[in-house]
Amino acid sequence: LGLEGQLRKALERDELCLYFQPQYDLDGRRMVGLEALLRWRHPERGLVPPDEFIPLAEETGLILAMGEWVLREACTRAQAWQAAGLAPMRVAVNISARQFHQYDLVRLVRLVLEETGLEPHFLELEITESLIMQDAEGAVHKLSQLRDLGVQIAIDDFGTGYSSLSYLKKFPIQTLKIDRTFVQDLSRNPDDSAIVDAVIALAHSMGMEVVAEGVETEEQMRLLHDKSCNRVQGYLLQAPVPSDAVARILLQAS
Ligand code: G
Ligand code: G
Ligand code: MN
Ligand code: NA
Repeated sequence: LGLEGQLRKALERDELCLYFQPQYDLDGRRMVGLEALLRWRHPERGLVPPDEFIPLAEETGLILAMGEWVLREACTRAQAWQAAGLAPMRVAVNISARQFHQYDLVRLVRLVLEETGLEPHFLELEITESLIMQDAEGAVHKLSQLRDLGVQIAIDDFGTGYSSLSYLKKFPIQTLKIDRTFVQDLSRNPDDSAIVDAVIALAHSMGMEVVAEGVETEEQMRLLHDKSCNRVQGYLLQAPVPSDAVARILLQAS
């Protein structure tokens, strides 16, 4: 079986799983959310990261079924943690281009929220700016419908694609995620520092929050705090963990 065939089987063989990476608020370092990150437990190759199969899933359309599984699984887990009495956390789910454009995402999100009982404001959808710009007018419409459901929208990898600032104004978006390539050299590279300043100023002036991802050092934490970034995510705080480890982390957080 080639990779495509194996990927097709992965869903029915229950080989997909979600890891979760906590997000913290920069003021109190309180845990405020979790990003769901897809992994494939391949019987021979071990844990396969998404970069190695999502492009193929996207090409073949398998991403639709996989994305539906991810959304349902993430919401189910988030609701179960709350039901167990753990501190309620927002859960962020990555949405791919094909899932966003070629599919009734709004209907799926509504259905999954109903099925799982998760309150909409605990779900954040991460979409990339390049995805939005493929069909900006259509995206405005779809994002508005999602907003009306009460879910949160974040732009992932912000700054790495092309976005039109005039569209940014039209989109009902609550959060910008600064790509980790800008965070990496924050303390050494004045250009990166200027970009981060600009993104934060832009976001705050439009009433949006900013999440910095890929935070690996205390120095980066300090700089981001000084720049009034809202939330952070990165190996310094917590690497992505399997879902059964989340409850333990949540217990410590409550
Ligand atoms: O978890 P990791 O850092 O290896 O993720 C690599 C990339 O895969 C990231 O860009 C992330 O957004 C993407 N990714 C992770 N999980 C999912 C998912 O469930 N759906 C989609 N579409 N992308 C994901
Ligand atoms: O594009 P997206 O933001 O969805 O990607 C998230 C990916 O970033 C995950 O695959 C996760 O494993 C990875 N990641 C999370 N924290 C760090 C970090 O501190 N450093 C680096 N290099 N990668 C990180
Ligand atoms: Mn993401
Ligand atoms: Na990102």
